Amino acid sequence: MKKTALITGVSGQDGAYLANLLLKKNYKVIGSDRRSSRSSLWRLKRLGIEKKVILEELELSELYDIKRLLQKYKFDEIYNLGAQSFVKSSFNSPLYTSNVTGTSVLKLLETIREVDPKIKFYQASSSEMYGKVSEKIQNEDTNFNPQSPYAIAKVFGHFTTQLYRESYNIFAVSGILFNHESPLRGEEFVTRKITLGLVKILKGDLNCLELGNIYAKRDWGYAKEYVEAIWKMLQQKKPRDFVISTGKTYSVKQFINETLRFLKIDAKWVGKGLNERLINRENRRTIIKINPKFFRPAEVDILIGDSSKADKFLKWKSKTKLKELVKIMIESELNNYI
Ligand code: NAP
Ligand code: F7E
Repeated sequence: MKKTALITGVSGQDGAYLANLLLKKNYKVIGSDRRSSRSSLWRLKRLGIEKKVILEELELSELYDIKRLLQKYKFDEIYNLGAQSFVKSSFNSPLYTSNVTGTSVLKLLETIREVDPKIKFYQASSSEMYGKVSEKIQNEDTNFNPQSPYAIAKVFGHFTTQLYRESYNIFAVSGILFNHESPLRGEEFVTRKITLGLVKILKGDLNCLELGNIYAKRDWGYAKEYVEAIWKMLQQKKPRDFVISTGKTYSVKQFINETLRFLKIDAKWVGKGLNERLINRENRRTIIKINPKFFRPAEVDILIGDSSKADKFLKWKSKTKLKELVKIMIESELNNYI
């Protein structure tokens, strides 16, 4: 029997990769999109699946949109990937973020309870929930200590998912995914900002890239692999939450240095603090500098995930190392550069 799945946030990085995966597994894929004056389907187009996904309009903050959609189709699985997902913006729009990223989870689960409690539900939880970490390596039992309105909204969604699983016997699970990147990553996130920015500099289309805290450390994996873990979570006999990560952490500065190596840019770091900059040795030009505008009111300094539970139950392990990830992103940047 062909399964029917809803992916909220299908126009985003994970939504596009997951839609591709489910189509390959012969699912009927309904992808929800919100109305906008700009088309946001470039990722589905890049994967060649924009005509294979059935698009439905859904504003996540609108309960009646959710109800209409769940009554229109008989869904087997719902993957809730839609969110205001940019941490920095959540400080400027905290109420909006709490509504779209947090409360919408409750709206979805309450509608599932009302319309069809047999629907399996995936919630996109985040390593940002650990915030100022209470343990050096974070797993499913580590306490949350969120440091942004985004992370607080995700904690709300996470506990709501657990509550609906335990109280109403709904197959509802959360994947606590650590940062995952790809050529389909939004340009505002730091990895993509770096790969695209340095390629622009190389092509002569940008003089200098401005960044914030280059000493923040993240556990960066490859998004295409992470959506496989997401799918596996809904195929289990028992609903359980899982951490999905690589177990390695690197600073933003280390990510920059890897990118420089791939692009064969010979450059050196000089100065300290706000005066730290990267100078191109060939022409003595500053190609990266620090701009406090990109600092956050509260920062998450370091994250490292332990995904051994996923290894045990899902038979899932991250494969792509940071170097390979940088290579994949840079090659795509160069191939798609206009
Ligand atoms: P993304 O690229 O930013 O995609 C977010 C999606 O949500 C987009 O399709 C966006 O639509 C949609 N959306 C935003 N506001 C909406 C609203 N009000 N109503 C309906 N849809 C809305 O995010 P991603 O990187 O794919 O991440 C997928 C999910 O995993 C998100 O929930 C994110 O918070 C979570 N997560 C991501 C990571 C990571 O490292 N990538 C790690 C942990 C958790 P538009 O195209 O119209 O903006
Ligand atoms: O920042 C630092 C910044 O915006 C990473 C989302 O997918 O992953 C993502 O959240 C780090 C932070 O991702 C710049 O301060 C320095 O410490 O790429 P990011 P994020 O905030 O970790 C989690 C798991 C999610 O759930 C989120 O949805 O890099 N940083 N300079 C910078 N960050 C940005 N964006 N821009 C800079 O110029």
